[in-house]
Amino acid sequence: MTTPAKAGPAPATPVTTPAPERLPLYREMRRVRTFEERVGELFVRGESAGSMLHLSIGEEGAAVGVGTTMRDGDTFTTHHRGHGIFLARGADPRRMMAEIGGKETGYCHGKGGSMHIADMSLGHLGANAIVGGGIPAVVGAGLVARRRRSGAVSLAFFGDGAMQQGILYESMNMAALWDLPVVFVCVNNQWGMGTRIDQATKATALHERAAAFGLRAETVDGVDVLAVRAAAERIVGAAREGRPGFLAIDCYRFFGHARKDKSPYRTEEEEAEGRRRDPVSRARDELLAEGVAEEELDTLDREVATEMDAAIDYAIASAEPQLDSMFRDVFAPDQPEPEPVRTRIDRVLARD
Ligand SMILES: Cc1ncc(C[n+]2csc(CCOP(=O)(O)OP(=O)(O)O)c2C)c(N)n1
Repeated sequence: MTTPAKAGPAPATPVTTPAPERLPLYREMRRVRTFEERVGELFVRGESAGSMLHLSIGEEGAAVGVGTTMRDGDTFTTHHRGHGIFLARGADPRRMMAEIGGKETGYCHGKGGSMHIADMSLGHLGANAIVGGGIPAVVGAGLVARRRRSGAVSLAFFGDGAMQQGILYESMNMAALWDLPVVFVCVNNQWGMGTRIDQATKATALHERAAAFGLRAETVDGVDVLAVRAAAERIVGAAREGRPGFLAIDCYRFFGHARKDKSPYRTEEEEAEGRRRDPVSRARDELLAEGVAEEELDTLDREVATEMDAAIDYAIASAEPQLDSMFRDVFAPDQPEPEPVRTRIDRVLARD
């Protein structure tokens, strides 16, 4: 039996949460923002392992509002713009930065890079560069959680571009049909590379599509981290009890699709307007309005900056992976050792 769909935008959260609860969310968003700024710096300094770096600046409300609802045992996958989500889930910024730098000390010993970070200890089943590619894995993880009665939830994070991918609909259908503890989280930053959401679909009320499959579905304003957090608690909480859900989070991608994209397809006015929808500044303004001292926030910001400076230094100082580690962690332990690349090349060339 599927649960009836709960559709429609959530009511706006009034600004009543006391500062002690709001402050950790602000801190977490500041960590994501500063981490991403340092990732940009890593690239400019020629220390990133690749040029395809997708920054989530502007999306901190989504990453932190949902990422902080996960518990030990929960699992998740992300799209290519997933640094902030993993950080909010508890990732070590030094190991993340090292992975982005392709270093041995990174989460995947430099083999994953920015777009393919994974870490089983925190339930990260993998970021994925294929649009929609990470989504079906959470259906499998949800099935495992249900069969083990572990109480765990599995979440798929993806962009609005994935709303046009068939795999999402197969996955939502199966999750709903089998009452799996699964949540689909669409970080709707309005753009899929150079295509605006309304140039890609007529059906821009994204939650309605999920509701049609029998999922509990909501859309929430990603500028308001408390509203995101409240919606995530509702949706994730229901999923834990076997009522799968969907959450669309409206936000704006502040910069280009990847580091080299200057987004010529957007007007300056649009970008200026979009960047005013800043979840970090909004949380800061709300804290100030509640009476938190500006110096306290400045100190917090400086602490975060120091933490992220240490992360970039750690990444740059870390060693490159050794060549003989090329196949380590690539094949399952019970698989036979693969033929060394050099031997294989020599063997193939010797055929001619
Ligand atoms: C199946 C597939 N098609 C096309 C691409 C090329 N591509 C990479 S990112 C991207 C846009 C994704 O947009 P969205 O899902 O909204 O995520 P965002 O980049 O906005 O975070 C596209 C089309 C791809 N990686 N995979």
